[in-house]
Amino acid sequence: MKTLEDLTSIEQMEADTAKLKEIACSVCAETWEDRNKKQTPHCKFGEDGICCKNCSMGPCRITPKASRGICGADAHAIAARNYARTIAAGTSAHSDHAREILHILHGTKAGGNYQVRDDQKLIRLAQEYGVPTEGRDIYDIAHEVAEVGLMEFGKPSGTQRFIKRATEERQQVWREQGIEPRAIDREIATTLHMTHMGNSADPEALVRQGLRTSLSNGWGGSMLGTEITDILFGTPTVRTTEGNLGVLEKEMVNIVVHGHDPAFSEMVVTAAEIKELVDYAKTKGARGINIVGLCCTANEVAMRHGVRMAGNFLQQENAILTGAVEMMCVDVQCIFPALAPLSECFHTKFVTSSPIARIPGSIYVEFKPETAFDQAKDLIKMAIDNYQKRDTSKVFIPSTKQAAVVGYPNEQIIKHLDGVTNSHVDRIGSYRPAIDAIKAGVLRGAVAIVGCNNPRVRPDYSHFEIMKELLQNDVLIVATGCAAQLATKAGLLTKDAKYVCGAGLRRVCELVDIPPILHMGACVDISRMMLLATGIAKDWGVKTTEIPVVGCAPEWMSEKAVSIANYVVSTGIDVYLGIEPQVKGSSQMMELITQGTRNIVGAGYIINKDPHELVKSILEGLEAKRAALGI
Ligand code: SF4
Ligand code: MSK
Repeated sequence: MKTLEDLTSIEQMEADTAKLKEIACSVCAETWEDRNKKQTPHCKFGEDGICCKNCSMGPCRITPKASRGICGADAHAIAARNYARTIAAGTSAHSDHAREILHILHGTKAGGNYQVRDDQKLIRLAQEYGVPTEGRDIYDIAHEVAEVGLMEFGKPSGTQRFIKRATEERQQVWREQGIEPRAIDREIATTLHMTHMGNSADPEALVRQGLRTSLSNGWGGSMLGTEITDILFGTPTVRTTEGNLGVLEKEMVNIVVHGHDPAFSEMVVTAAEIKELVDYAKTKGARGINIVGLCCTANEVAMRHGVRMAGNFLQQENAILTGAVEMMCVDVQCIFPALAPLSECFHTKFVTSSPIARIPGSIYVEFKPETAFDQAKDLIKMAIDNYQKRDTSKVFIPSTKQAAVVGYPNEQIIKHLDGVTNSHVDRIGSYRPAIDAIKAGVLRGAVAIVGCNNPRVRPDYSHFEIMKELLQNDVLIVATGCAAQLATKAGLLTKDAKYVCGAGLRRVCELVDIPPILHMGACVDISRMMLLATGIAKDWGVKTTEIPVVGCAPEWMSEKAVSIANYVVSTGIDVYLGIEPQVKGSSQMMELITQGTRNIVGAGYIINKDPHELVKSILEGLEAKRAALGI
């Protein structure tokens, strides 16, 4: 039985960080806390989004005495252009990740480094795409599906194929509002074009294009990333793991995989199981090889292999500061360049692997699909050889860790709900049992808690407070990304965590045999959440705007998060933010993102830095939706 006292508190996490910070001082290493201090106060123009450097007449900044840039762009135009560019960058990151994964699928072959692991999902996607499957070799189907998927990036006409998965109502809204997403690269290019010097100065037009671009991510790139990753490495299933720095092992070769693209980490995880390498590690005096994850790569490998998670975004330096990491291998996104100089203070080998994320001071090993497995083996050997260089006098591994149950993609959620249908055939394979619980009031609704952590607020505190309060108020949580990792570190991803919930949610957890927070994956997997909300709306027979389901990103920081927030809003789901988007210098933009989008897509942002106030608004929002549905 778990009570609030059994959870790992933020204070405990901070105490571990403080000890690691002492080690940083002792080796004269700088961490994000030091750099954050030097960057505070932040540039007000940047914070408010009213600095433009889109041409070399600038930079232009809006001040009380200069209400327009040299070209005449005002605060609203500048803030809107910056905001739209942020969405384009976020969309490009998620979508380019998906493109890489599609190329891997295109290169799959029987017996190759990369193979098809989920045949059924591939066949379903092939059928959705109209790719013939009857009597064909699975790899011929995979290659054709990859080609169709790759065309989603640059096809000259038409809209994203996956939008057909949305409710009829959403498809109609997107069509009527002129924001149906076309080719992914086209939406990104159009946004950059619109924001080029001398083009759009109308905030509403830019916000609309931002919504459209984000849809090419959520219902395009990200959804492709998730689908193809499942096909290649298997659709995640429920499994147990552990989380926080305590998963590093004093007597083992510790290798941290960090980033987002599982094509690299999958190879490292698989190679680490080879007996020859495990035996080699033993010859060097280690008990074995311990692979752990950081950020979203951690989520990917935890959901498919049970690999343990060392922590989330702002914990990446802490892992190296333990002095017990032989190697940190990174792929793309959310990687601090600071890891290179930091790793030099220890014996840690810092390895970059992608041309997309080149970092000075790292060992660059460009990962190639054809040689991936051999490269992974070589890296593991390099890490093993590094084990004896560990300076044991510098090692401090906090003992803090918690058990976790992870791996709840939509298929697993449905499977668990099927277990409580009591043979009601009409309910099998649907979200109806969950809808019934919401209608009965046992559950008040569901919240998707997603996103990063961020020094602008006390790291992880908002996540933790919001999660606890929602659970106590009988709100089921689904989580991805670094938010899901906070839940892991806290101990909220165990079935025992039902004891911190209200009576209604506790009963649901017992009946369905689930933890009160369902780990749905990495940040690219928020596309799974869009399908979840869509499935609930379809099974309920109402609009996505009507269901008591909302999104919440209390500590977001990345451009990807802005793209995500926009596609969630475009899907008709309100998004509660704990960090203000950088548009405060424009009253029109503040109005547009909180109210204006409601006239376009029926949803918008609610922003509050205070986590308790934010929870209050979320609960009010859920209750208002319930009342509107008459429940
Ligand atoms: Fe200044 Fe206009 Fe150039 Fe922006 S586009 S830098 S506001 S002149
Ligand atoms: S890793 S985007 S800090 S969730 Fe996806 Fe975490 Fe945010 Fe990166």
